[in-house]
Amino acid sequence: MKTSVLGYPRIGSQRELKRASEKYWKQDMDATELLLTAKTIRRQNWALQQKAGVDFIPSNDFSLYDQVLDMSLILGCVPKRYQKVKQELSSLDLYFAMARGIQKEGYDITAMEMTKWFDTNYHYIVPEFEKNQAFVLDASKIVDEYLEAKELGIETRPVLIAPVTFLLLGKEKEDGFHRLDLLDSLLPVYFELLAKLVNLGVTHLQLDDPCLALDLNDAERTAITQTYRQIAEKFPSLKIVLTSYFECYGENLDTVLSLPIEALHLDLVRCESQLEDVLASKQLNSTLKLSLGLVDGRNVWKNDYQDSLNKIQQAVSQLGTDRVWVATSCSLLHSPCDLDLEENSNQLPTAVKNWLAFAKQKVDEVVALGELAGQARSEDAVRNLVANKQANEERRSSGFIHDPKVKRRVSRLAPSHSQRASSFSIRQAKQREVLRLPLFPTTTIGSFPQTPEVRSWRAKFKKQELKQGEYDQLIKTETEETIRFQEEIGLDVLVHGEYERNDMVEYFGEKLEGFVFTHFGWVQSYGSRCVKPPIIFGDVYRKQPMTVKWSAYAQSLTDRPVKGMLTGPVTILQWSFVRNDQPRSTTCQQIALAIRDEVCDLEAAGLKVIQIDEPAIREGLPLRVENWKEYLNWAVEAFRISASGVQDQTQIHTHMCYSEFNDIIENIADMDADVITIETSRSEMELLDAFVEFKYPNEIGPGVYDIHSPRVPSQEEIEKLLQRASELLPIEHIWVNPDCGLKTRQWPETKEALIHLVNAAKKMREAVAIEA
Ligand code: THG
Ligand code: ZN
Repeated sequence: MKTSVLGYPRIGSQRELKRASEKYWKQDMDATELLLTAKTIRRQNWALQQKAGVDFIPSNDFSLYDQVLDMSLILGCVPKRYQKVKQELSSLDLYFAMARGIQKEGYDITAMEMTKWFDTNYHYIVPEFEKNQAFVLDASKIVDEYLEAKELGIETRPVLIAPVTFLLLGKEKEDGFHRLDLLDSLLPVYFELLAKLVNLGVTHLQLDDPCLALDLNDAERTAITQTYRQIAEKFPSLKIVLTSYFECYGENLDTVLSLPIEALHLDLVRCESQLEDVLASKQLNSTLKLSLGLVDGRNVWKNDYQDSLNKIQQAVSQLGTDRVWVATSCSLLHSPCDLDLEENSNQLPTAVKNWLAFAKQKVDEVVALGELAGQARSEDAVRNLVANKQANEERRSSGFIHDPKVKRRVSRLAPSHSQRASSFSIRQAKQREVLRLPLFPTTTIGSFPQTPEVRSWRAKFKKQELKQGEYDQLIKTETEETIRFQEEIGLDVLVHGEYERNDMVEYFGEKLEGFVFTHFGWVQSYGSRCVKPPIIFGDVYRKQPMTVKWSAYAQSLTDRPVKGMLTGPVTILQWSFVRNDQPRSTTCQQIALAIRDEVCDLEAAGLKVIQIDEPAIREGLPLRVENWKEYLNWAVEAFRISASGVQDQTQIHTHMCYSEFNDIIENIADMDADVITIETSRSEMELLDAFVEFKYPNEIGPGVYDIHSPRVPSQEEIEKLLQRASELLPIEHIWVNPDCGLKTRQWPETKEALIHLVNAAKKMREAVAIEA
């Protein structure tokens, strides 16, 4: 049985690409060496898959930054603002300039926008289109990579983002057209590319069309049909494998089944029922092959071979062996690289490790399933099957996973647990009395710059080169300095700076029961930035306070209110690898109760303001609107459970970023946080519209400082933004704060910007005083 992998991680198992590209950007490495690093990673990835015995190995799945940006450049889709630098930069530097912006020698060009890749924590670079967008082919990347593999004796299946998905992922940069109108001028460039590939000897082409996981309208479906028909007409010998993932084809199923393609890929992890639907469909023709996405590309659990074999058998019995392939559910881009790198430790006991599979292991799983599904099973394969069965059985019955106390607590949740004692207006009055804040109160989102020094302390502490006492002392000093700085410049609600934390989810994962974590389990988030998601393997609870020590210490240093800083249950869930043996909503309730305990302990320790961040609440939204309501119900409920254990006087903040909120504003209001801080500065308060239109009832801090850029906003700029906010919102509801945490910034620019921010707030207060 044929096997295939839809894409492989490209950061390198030791994050070689991250290290190399960051050096290149700092001019500590030249282009030749960077490209050599990239080539080595590609070669390793291909060799690994070839050695494992994969039949369809992908090429062009590699990227120096992002596969959608690659596609923009392959299609010559370069925004106007780069045309001038285009002449002067190498193609490599133009590529990075588009991804990261460029600010040097007379140039100050903003980066292209970045947004979430469907419902994952990966971010892609949004293609930009003009009304009369022209497309020009530059096939070099895909051609070179195909030939590079061929020279190594590996025949690959190139991957391309399909035309309609490419257009739908992008954004119109001017009025007067819809991006789908560009299809007619885009397709000829794809045809030119396909002709090149066919000439080189490409037989199979993977067209990634994940827009099919979304709700599409008739025009969009027609565009897809026309695209594949034209491709088939022009390239009758080219075997097209259409892939979509992360959701069922749903309403789009009839469309895809009617396409003239070689194979259709099904993500059977996200949509198990799809196999039956396809097999039962009258539209299914007599030649279409099915690529069964059985090995989860987005989670870390070992495949259940028996379960997968049953599905394969179901397909084979109707279609025959030749028409069924085994595959990963999606690209392995979203998986950590290699479980073998993890040594046995308290953080990842062998027992739990034995339940896991990362990208390299998933490749083996795909091949093993292919062999097990075939006629001749080797002894090895049978042994493999037995071991797999044992591991899965051990996991199901493990005493580690199930904790009756946790389950009992969840089962006893009552409506009162997700309800503050009083309504917002009563709480607001009591909080004002306690906090005595001025109009336009100023605060920050939580983190302060994580200097290389602070990171090095944590690294040394982990390697036991620093003792607990020494490490604590360093963090203490840093925290105290930060408190003093905030007092000096006159911020109203202070934070401790989060020097003790690595990542806002990893940190809590390390403290909570029911989680394990890895040392090398990095996954690309965007460009060179990676995250190391913790793994939720069992029932979650909090053994002991997680943040009280540092927050209470910070509060002890000052008379001003210090804000306790927590990550919310939905975000912890969303940015972790989640157990697949119970509904996500149940796991989320467990996390919510753990966070609730922490919130109550912070209150008891004297913290009067507590922030529960939920930046990931929007990205957790299901891809199909019909599933939104169910998700929003339990997600909002989880936040409320975490926030509702405190007295009226205690002020609960939440923070959101990385998304637009228009379509879920009602649900955000339902969360009933006393204050919400949101990212708005880049759009010059545009993102605030939803809150204004909806008449958002509670207090709001629209971000007035874009922390994603080293640029320092002037006091006047901030005043202007606040002026605009004042015209839109009741002024007694407005907070003044940056867009997001400051951990990726440097100290000098942070200091300057925050001084401007505080002074702008003071100016606003004066203006109000004069008017009154
Ligand atoms: N944490 C997690 N997921 C996230 C974010 C986060 N997803 C969305 C958004 N924030 C993504 N942004 C970032 C920003 C910075 C980094 C990663 C994702 C980052 N990572 C370090 C790196 O790659 O150098 C990792 C090293 C470290 O942890 O010290 O800086 O904040 N979970
Ligand atoms: Zn943020």
